[in-house]
Amino acid sequence: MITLYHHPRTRSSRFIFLLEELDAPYEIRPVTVRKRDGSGEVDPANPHPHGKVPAISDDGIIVFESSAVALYLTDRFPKNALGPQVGERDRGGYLSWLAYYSGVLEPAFVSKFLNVQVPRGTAGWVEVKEAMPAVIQQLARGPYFLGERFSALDVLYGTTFAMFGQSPLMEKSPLIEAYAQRVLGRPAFQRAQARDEG
Ligand SMILES: N[C@@H](CCC(=O)N[C@@H](CS)C(=O)NCC(=O)O)C(=O)O
Repeated sequence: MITLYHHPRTRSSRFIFLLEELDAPYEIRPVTVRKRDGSGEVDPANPHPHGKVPAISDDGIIVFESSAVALYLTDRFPKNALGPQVGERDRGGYLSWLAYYSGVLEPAFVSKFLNVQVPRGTAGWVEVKEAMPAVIQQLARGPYFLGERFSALDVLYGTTFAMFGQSPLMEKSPLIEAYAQRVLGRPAFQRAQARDEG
């Protein structure tokens, strides 16, 4: 049984979506988190080292950080083929774009949000205006990140674009908008929405 440490309408919400897609046995453990407005506290029950969400426990095996949780879950519950397994051709791309999500795309968005210039050639990430064309090039093979195959990458990227698509952080792109709608239109997303508030 997977325990998802979760706070509504945060980065852990999309893991309800992923767990629904995987058809995995899970329970939601609501936790408090620190908020930007100064409210909220780290919840001592949350095993993430900084009290962030998501984190999961798989009968006592703890996994935290979104890309690691996505990879762990798709390896652990391969039935619905949401992540290419070791030996499959798409595995390399899958790992690369999972790492890219946490190591490049999120820092790019956060840098832009904070109005911080990304230092040329020294930061581990790039500006949003350089990252998005790479993502769009990959998605042009569509309909999903790995072409015909829906995967956990789409849970991460699709929900992110659905959130930022309406903000000044991202230039409008019909391809990205259509992609985000495709991901949000999945029945598992609707089921996850219904469970988000606990
Ligand atoms: N790098 C983490 C980021 C997780 C994260 O920052 N989650 C936010 C909610 S969206 C959180 O828990 N914030 C509370 C805090 O920073 O203490 C991941 O990708 O899983």
